[in-house]
Amino acid sequence: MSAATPMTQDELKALVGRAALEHIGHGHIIGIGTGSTVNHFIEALAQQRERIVGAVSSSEATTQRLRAHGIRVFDANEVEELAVYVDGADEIDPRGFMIKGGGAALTREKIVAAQARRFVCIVDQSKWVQTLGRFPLPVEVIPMATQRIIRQFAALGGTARVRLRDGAPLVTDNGQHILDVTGLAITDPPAFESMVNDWPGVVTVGVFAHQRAHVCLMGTPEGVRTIS
Ligand code: ABF
Repeated sequence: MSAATPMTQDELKALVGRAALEHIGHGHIIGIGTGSTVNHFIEALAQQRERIVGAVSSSEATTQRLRAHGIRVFDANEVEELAVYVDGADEIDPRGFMIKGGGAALTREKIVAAQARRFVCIVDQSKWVQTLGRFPLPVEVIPMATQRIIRQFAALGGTARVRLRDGAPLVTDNGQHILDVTGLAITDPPAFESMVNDWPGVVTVGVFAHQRAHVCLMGTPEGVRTIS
C-alpha cells in the first residue's frame, strides 16, 4: 500500500481482526462478540477453525455467522469459563474501560465477557479516547422504566433518547429497548457503571469497567498497536 492511499477504517478493522488470532490458544472454547471488527476476526478464524472447540456468542447475528462457517456455538450455560473473549468497542480509554453497545448486544456481551479470563478488545484508532462519553452511551432498559430512567440521566446532565429502528423502538435480542445517552463525561467508569446498574429497570449499562479489556489491539496506519 502506498503512502498516497491511506488505509480505510475497514482495513484497520481487518488488520486487528487478523491480529486477534495470535491471542487465541488451541483447543479452547472462546467468547466472540459482535460488530464489523469482530466480523473480520470471524473471517480470519474461519480459515483455522480446527484451532478452537467452539464459541459462546454474544448475539444472534454472530451465532449465525459462526454457524455458517461451521464453527460450533455453545450456550453460555454449557460452559463454566472461557479462556478469552474477543470483541470490539465504541470507545476505549487507556485503562481498558470501554463504551459498548452500539450494536445493541451489550447485555450478552457483558455476560460473555464476565465468563472469560481475558478480554481482547479489537478496535481501529477512531475508538481511542482519554475520557469515555463522546460516543452516545447505550443502556438497555425495560420499557416500563424508560421515562424515569430518562429523567435520571437528565439529572446528571445527560440527554437520553430511545433508539429507533424503522420508526419504532428497537427491540434487543432480549426483548428490551435501548436508550442512547449524550452529554455525559464519564470520569469514574467503575463508579458510574455501578450507579446506573442500580437503577430499577436498567438491564445493562454500556460502560464496561468491571469487565474491562485486558488487552487492546488498535489498528493504526503504522500497524497494530498492543496496549495492555
Ligand atoms: C460491539 O460492536 C459493540 O459493543 C460495539 O458497539 C460495536 C463495535 O462495532 P464495530 O466493530 O462495528 O465498530 O463490539
